[in-house]
Amino acid sequence: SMPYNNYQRLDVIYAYMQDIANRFPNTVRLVTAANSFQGRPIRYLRISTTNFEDHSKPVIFIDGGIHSREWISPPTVTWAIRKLTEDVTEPDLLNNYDWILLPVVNPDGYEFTFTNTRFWRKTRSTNTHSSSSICPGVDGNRNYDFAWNTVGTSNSPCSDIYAGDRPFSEVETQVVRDILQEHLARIALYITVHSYGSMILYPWGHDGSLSHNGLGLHTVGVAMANAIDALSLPNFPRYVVGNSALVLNYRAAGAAEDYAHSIGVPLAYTYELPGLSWGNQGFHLDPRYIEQVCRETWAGFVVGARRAAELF
Ligand code: 0X9
Ligand code: ZN
Repeated sequence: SMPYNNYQRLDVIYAYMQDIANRFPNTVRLVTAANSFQGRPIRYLRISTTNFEDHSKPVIFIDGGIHSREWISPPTVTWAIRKLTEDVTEPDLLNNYDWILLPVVNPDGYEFTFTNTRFWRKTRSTNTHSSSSICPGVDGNRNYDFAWNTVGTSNSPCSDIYAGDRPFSEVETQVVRDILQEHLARIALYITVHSYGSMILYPWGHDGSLSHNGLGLHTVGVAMANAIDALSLPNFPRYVVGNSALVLNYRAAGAAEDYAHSIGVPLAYTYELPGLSWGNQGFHLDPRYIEQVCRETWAGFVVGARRAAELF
């Protein structure tokens, strides 16, 4: 029970997560991983039908909202929470996997896009020994420790692709890193949800080369895209699947799915959800489409989880 007819502030998302944790105490655990730079909690749900000390099932980890202006991302993650608790139509997904669902990696940026600057992308951190006090924020998706700051990044705190002054300088990316590390042996599938472009992207995004698991990444990527397209609308673009540097036409180091794959997650993807527009307006998908995108994106998660378990 969270409205999908409009974009929601952080307090509504967190109230929903708390409500779900209260109503489903046997399967849901609410975790506050850390506080953001400005002191907001960074929260995720663990969903499991067995006790949380049981480590026998594969884990599916999905995060959203690292780029704060990409407003369509967090609702697709809360929709997944809904489909695993309030409205279970695929019980195998609940029974056969443990889930970690983190709707808003970057709560400071997310709130700033409502209160100040709609198209803010980065965190809101500052540090005293650089011009970052004039220009706050690090691009979370350039801050992971994979080929950090080598390509498609900036050393300038005023840039939207500022990599930060070191890998994992941001508490927000540290939270994702720590989840990946804690559950690494069991994470069968990691998806980080962005917008926009109707794409499913996989490693390696810093140089356009394919990983040892390139065939698996492509096969499961295509299966997920087909499932999404099957539920799509005529005015939505078909999904494109491929290596992120090749599909996007730019290389960028320090991104989340590359980091996850580099430490051993076999299937790691960036989803770029539909934008249906050009320029910054693509980050503001008409709210009439929120529920549609949530439904079709869930179909992608479903197929991804099932295929990941077969390969795991
Ligand atoms: O550039 C990004 O961070 C992502 N696109 S976005 O428009 N949402 O900012 C794409 C990241 C793709 N992955 C890698 N470059 N590894
Ligand atoms: Zn993004």
